[in-house]
Amino acid sequence: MSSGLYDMSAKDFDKTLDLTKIKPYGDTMNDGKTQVSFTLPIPNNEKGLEAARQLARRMGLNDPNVAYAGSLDKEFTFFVVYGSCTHTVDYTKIQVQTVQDETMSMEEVDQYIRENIGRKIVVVGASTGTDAHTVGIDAIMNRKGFAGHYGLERYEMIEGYNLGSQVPNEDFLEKAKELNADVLLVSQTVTQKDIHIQNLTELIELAEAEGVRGKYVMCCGGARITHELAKELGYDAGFGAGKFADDVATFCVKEMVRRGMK
Ligand code: B12
Repeated sequence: MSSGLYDMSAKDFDKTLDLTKIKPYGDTMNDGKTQVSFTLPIPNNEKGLEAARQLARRMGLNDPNVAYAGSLDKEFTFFVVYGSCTHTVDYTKIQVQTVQDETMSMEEVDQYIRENIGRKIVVVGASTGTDAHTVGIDAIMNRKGFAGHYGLERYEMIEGYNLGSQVPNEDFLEKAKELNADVLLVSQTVTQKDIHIQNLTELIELAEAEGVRGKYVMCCGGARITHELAKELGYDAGFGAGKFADDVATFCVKEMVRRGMK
């Protein structure tokens, strides 16, 4: 039961909640209210609006309402459509692969390294391949950090090297060898045409071909990277939106100890 006015779980709030059949919530349980946006390669006119509504119905949205239609040019229109989602998901059957380690603070990680590894660890990070996005890897590595979480360069027991963006996989591995790295961090933001999958796979294959895969804890991250995908591609862990330096630092030092890396 809820213990106060602001401590109201959905379960207490509405008895019609069925976790085996969840659907979006607008202002009433199970109303399914959903907003989608998309661009169609057609002009912005009455026929275009009807095309957007028909498409929304086929997506499973009842009573679709075009809230916004904006011309991108003469032949392309951007739509925002509201409707009621007819689909449901069985929340009770969902299983996800996640990093299990409970996140330690920066000070706890440093102390853990002192006690369990006994030397500074070397972390090398980069945004690799053709990817020019640096903000993600900077958020994890830069001293000042991101959203109130200090980056790895600030940790007393971590020697961090941020190689920046568009680093070819061969150069990344070469630098890792030169710096005697323990941990490799790869950031991938662009996922168009699955370029991230190709690039991340290539790095693992190169590391395996050079016989150094087992020498490093290898993690990847980016807005569309999940732990599950990272594991599938041969990485030790993956970190997406809402993950910070302390999450990855915790995983890496614990993984080093699990593997007996000294
Ligand atoms: C800034 C930006 C740019 C800047 C980048 C500047 C820079 N120095 O980084 C510039 C203008 C250069 C740019 C260029 C392009 N961009 Co851009 N860009 C963005 C934008 C607006 C923000 C990205 C960002 O900085 N996020 C903030 C960081 C902090 O979030 P994050 O990366 O997710 O990182 C967090 C986690 O994911 C995680 N993380 C990330 N990396 C790692 C790594 C590890 C090891 C770990 C543990 C964790 C981790 O930790 C971080 C903190 O929580 C996004 C749109 C958006 N609003 O997201 C588009 C976006 C990423 N860009 C996009 C595109 C398409 C491009 C271009 C291809 C456009 C073009 N046609 O030229 C080019 C790419 C050029 C290239 N070769 O890569 C698309 C990508 C679509 C896709 N899924 O493929 C987006 C989503 C825009 C869009 N909606 O279309 N972009």
